[in-house]
Amino acid sequence: MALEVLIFDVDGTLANTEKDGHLVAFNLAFKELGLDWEWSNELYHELLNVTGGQLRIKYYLKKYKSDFQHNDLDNFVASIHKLKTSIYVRLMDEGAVPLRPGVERLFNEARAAGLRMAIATTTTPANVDALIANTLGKEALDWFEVIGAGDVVPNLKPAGDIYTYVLEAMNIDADKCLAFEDSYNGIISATQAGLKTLITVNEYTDTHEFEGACAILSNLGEPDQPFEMIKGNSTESTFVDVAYLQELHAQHC
Ligand code: XBP
Ligand code: MG
Repeated sequence: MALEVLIFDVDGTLANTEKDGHLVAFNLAFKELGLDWEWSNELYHELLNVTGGQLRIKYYLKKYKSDFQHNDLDNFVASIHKLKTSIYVRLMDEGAVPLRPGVERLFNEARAAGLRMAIATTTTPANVDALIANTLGKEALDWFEVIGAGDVVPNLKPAGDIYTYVLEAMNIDADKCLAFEDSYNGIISATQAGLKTLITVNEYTDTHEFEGACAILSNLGEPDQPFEMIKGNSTESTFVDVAYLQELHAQHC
């Protein structure tokens, strides 16, 4: 079965948006609202196990602010999250977070090779648009046939819903696709939808379990900046290009 479609996660995979984008935006939103909550990098590492910003705030309150009470918690959390999203978009507009090594190059090579591309992420749609538009230009949003983001599906990752949504929207079978992920929740989600997955780790996820990954790499690499292979079949490739993706996709993983 030939490889036809690449489906990309966003946070942690395309860019290190968690530390330099989301975490900063959460803390700025708390401060602006006069809340004495401040998430450290260490705490955020733990909170990242909960996908979805609103669920993450609720988990934090339950575990670390058990005295906190509000008569309309859902709306309160939604309003914090709305502010957090607007701050995140502003940070992206200011160029706070670059793409990870190899991402822009691979997008260009995949497009030139006629591969179809899509996005499957838990984050809010406005955040995806802001990252892509500010790193690659507004027109790059059209490179992705489907942008599956946020609560367009009922269950966030690790459920497979967002990947299944993208597959259905593209009218493609899972076995013609490859997913790009960075986290345990991400690979579980992609696997649930029947996809093979390539992992690039980051500082929050390098200790995660990635059972069934086709390969686990430090990043996608560049011709002058080889990736480090953490797990996978030996290869001639030193950076991820279309030929390497085809090689991976042909494997039993
Ligand atoms: C991303 C998420 C999101 C972001 C924050 O996970 O879980 O919640 O951390 O974005 P994945 P929002 O990379 O697996 O898609 O605050 O917009 O939810
Ligand atoms: Mg991710």
